[in-house]
Amino acid sequence: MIRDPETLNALLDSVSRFVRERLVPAEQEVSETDEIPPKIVEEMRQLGLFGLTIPEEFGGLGLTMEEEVRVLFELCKTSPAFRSIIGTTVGIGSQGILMDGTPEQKAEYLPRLATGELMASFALTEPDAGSDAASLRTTAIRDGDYYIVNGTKRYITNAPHAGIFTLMARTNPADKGAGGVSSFIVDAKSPGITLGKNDKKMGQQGAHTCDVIFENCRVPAANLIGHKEGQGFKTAMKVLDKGRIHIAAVCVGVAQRILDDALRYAVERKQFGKPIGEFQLIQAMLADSKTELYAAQCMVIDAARRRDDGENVSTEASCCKLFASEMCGRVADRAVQILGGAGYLADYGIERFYRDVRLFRLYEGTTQIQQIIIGRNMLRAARA
Ligand code: COS
Repeated sequence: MIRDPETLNALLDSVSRFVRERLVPAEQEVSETDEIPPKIVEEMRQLGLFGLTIPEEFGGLGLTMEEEVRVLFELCKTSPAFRSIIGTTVGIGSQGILMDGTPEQKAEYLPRLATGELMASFALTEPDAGSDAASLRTTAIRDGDYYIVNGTKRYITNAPHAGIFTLMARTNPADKGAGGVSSFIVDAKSPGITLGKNDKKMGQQGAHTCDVIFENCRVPAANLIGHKEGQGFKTAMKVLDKGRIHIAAVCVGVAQRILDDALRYAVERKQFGKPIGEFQLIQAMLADSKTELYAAQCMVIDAARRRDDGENVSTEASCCKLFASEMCGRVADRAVQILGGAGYLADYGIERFYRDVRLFRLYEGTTQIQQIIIGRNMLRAARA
């Protein structure tokens, strides 16, 4: 759903210009320093990028899902670390509050998230609970007006920058499954929270993840999302349904950038007396990439529109995440092949993208988890 094409096009133009003029020239520096320059983060705040999905009444842009994915197609034609710094605040870190929070919780947190004054992180994964998210062991035990939280969360994106965590913890230890899990808004500065060292990753330098350790951390009962125990797993799953369309859109944007770079190289690089792009075996790789990229883009737009129409898009979100992330991996692999030796060298940038995009097939649910969700939903629908 696009509410006002003129306003959206103006936003897309300014994001596209920002990517070309500010982000692309900073890619190498971010990769070498593992840091997004604070000035760029501030410019992202000024552009409203932290508030893309927060409703206008709370100071954000209130984009529909279709508008959001179109912004992501543009924003992600650069190193994915730049998207990552806003990603948890516009996505998985804030959406639980938006979907299931009380009016007071929304009023307290969403305005500061929308400006980027406060960043949000999503704390679900643990050392022993990744794909099997419902088996999480972090506990939150009620004690008067507080919950006492104990446990460790792992691979938490933007934890070093977070002002709040959307935390999933077990409020009912007797229930070992999804029903015992609740979600909380936790102030990252609360006593009892320590952060692990920044993880050393294969790619996406500039995007930071680490462990978050809770030791007798007291969280006000007022911060239980929706003031309802036992709903936290469902909140997390709803957040991830939306997050998976978001990530699929990221994959489309990054793949477009990689393909643009590969095409430019194919036009410029000469072998056997002519540009390598004139050889049909190179064209085949370009054509396969173009075709799959187009398919992923169509899927993402369709799923976004269905979500905007109020449909349950759990299956479609997983289809998009699965296809777009695998597509992006293949596009990056072919780009290395087209660039040949240059594709393997850091100076040309494709090697960096090749490592960066590997994460897409893992986070917010691996490819295998998407297959499981799609298969289960199909069987459930067939039985109904
Ligand atoms: N929307 C709303 N509710 C949902 C839901 C969704 N998309 N998916 C599940 N639920 C509900 C179910 O309806 C069920 O509710 P009832 O008990 O009232 O029937 C409850 O949540 C438990 O669901 P289910 O039994 O399907 O839970 P499972 O433990 O079998 O879930 C999967 C398995 C694989 C779906 C889940 O663990 C998952 O998505 N894992 C991947 C987690 C992930 O992406 N991690 C990445 C890190 S976070 S960045």
